Amino acid sequence: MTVERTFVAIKPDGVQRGLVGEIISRFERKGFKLVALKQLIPSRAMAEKHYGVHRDRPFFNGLVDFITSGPVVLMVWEGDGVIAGSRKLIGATKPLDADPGTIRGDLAVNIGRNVIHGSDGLDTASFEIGLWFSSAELNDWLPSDQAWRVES
Ligand code: IDP
Ligand code: MG
Repeated sequence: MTVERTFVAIKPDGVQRGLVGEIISRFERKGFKLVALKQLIPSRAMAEKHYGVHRDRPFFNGLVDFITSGPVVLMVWEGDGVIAGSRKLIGATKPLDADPGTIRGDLAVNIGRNVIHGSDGLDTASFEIGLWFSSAELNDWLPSDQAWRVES
């Protein structure tokens, strides 16, 4: 396993429904390390860049309307296998197909209101971290209990 970083965003529905603490807690308890965090209301231009791969899909405009509709909480998490590991914590895109125990499986019912975004690979993680954060906003730090999470 190599240490990776991934981009995770709590979407406007997650913020409006008061799920920020619940979601962050799941990543912390898993043992991943938070290296960046901020809240903002995305501009249309940023939302369109972020979801650029979906530009030609029928749901694109509705998705951009939704993502720009209120505050989102943006994070970068670091750890061994954190990209795939986060997608497991998050669960399937369609919340009704997401396993119980996952964030979408436990906290959402609708694909258009599925609470959270997570990068799906190394390239998208790198693109999305660079899109939403400057390098000065990414913190290198060592948790004091690191030796109790990771074998040296
Ligand atoms: P992901 O968020 O699990 O990576 P993607 O297929 O990358 O899923 O789609 C990005 C987002 O677009 C989804 O999280 C969801 O919010 C939205 N989306 C995807 N498919 C649909 C759809 O069929 N209707 C409405 N929204 C959709
Ligand atoms: Mg995706």
